[in-house]
Amino acid sequence: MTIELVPRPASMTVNSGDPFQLDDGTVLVATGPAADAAWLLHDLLRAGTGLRLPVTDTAPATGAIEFTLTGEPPAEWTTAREAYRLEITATGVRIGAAAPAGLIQAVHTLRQLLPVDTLRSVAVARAPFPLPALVIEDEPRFAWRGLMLDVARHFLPKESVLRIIDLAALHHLNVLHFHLTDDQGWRLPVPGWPKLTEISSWRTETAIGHALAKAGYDGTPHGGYYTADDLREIVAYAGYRGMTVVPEIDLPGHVRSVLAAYPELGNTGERKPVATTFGIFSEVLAPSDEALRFCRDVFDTVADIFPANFVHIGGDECPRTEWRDSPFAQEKAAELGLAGPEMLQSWFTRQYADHLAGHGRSIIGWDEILDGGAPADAVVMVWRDFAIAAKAIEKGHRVIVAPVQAAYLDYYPSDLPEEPLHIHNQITLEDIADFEPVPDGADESSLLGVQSQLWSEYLPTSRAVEYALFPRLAASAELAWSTPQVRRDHPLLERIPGHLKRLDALGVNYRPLDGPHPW
Ligand code: TNX
Repeated sequence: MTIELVPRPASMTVNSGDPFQLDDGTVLVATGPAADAAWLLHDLLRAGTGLRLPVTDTAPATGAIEFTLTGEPPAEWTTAREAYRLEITATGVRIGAAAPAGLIQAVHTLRQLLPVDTLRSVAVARAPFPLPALVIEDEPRFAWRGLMLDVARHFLPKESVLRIIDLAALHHLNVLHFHLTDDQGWRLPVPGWPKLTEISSWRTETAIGHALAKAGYDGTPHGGYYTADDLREIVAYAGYRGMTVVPEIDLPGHVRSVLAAYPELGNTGERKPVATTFGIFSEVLAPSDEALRFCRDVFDTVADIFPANFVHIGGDECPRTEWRDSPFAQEKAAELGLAGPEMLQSWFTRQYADHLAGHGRSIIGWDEILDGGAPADAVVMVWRDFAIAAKAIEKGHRVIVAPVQAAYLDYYPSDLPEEPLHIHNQITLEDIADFEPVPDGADESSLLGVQSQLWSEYLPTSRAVEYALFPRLAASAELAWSTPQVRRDHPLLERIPGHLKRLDALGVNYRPLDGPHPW
């Protein structure tokens, strides 16, 4: 029997013994904090197997799937926290981990070990379902294995976000980086700033590029936002599956949607509509008390809704033109003792970091936050150039690599002309499968992790989003989880056809291996 897990575990020994037969006599055994993982397995198996496996605290002699916590839980954002051991024999299944997070990762492995039909939305196959006799000892290569979803360029309904979380978790990803704000839309209600949901969340066109307009997505208003309770639900749904939601509020650039509602926060006072095109806009926040009050209110709301210890403050693509041209910004820079208005971005970054520190949170920013210096504990998300990663590490920052070379799933998956609309360049499944995320000469331990990006300028529907994500996300997940040695010994591309059967059962609109299907 070939076992085609994606990502491939650190170590797997398949035994010749009989498989474990999962059926209506199977019992999930767990106590205390281990019980959440047992209930997760109960919930995830219920639809596709038709079984309602009981969760109890006493193990029968045979037929148990036992969840055990062993030893002291390792610190947050360590790989040991998600390590687990899974042993399957004909008489029972034993899962051990130091932390509940490890037990959850074992659950996702079990989902992949079961027959593919158990992933369907209703039971089409009947128990018993065999689980192969084996021992897996597993631990991720990186503590942060992220997927960035851009719900600002095109709003994704809550149900679609939950589905993507479910699919990402199945691949052992553990962070949803939620890009909630941008020039083209704002998706978060903030008390005291009602026009963010009345005005900033909407634009007059669905299309935000000529190509998309040509494809017929033009002239229809587009928008939406999540309520605070929607966001809490997304956080809880992700957390149950082992994923942390890290919100991004992109400041002080990428704020056209904010300024459409509150032009007084900008440098010119001019009111322009929420952007209906994309690119880098010159409009940025003014270094004013009122703009700072806005930022603080936004981050207070974010800290209230999202329990993650990190908040992403954006910081990318922030032109200095308006600050250079504005007498107010020039004076402010002088008053603050800055070398010039160029330095205002790093001043903003420090203001956010200090404010969020009051909430016990650390900041993450796109690599531009290094210009002018970033607070020492800021995590730098490197996207533009791998050399920047080395520079950030040298300055003592922890780094997440999210490089345009291999981690932009909004790029074309091939150069074939029938490929549906994507943006800019091309990143194939093979490119990702071959990618080594640790920059040359960098110490692996300074990398918090790796992350894939799904910018959505050209992705107006959930189907388009799934096509861009899969199967490339499986390759991204593998480079985040599996060691270079394991990846060399077990080439991913050999496991992908088997893995696509899982995506078929899950109804994922993935890009087929044999070519585009843009229909
Ligand atoms: C660059 S990556 C951006 C985004 C775009 C993306 C398109 C980054 C921090 N900024 O605003 O959506 O390119 O690929």
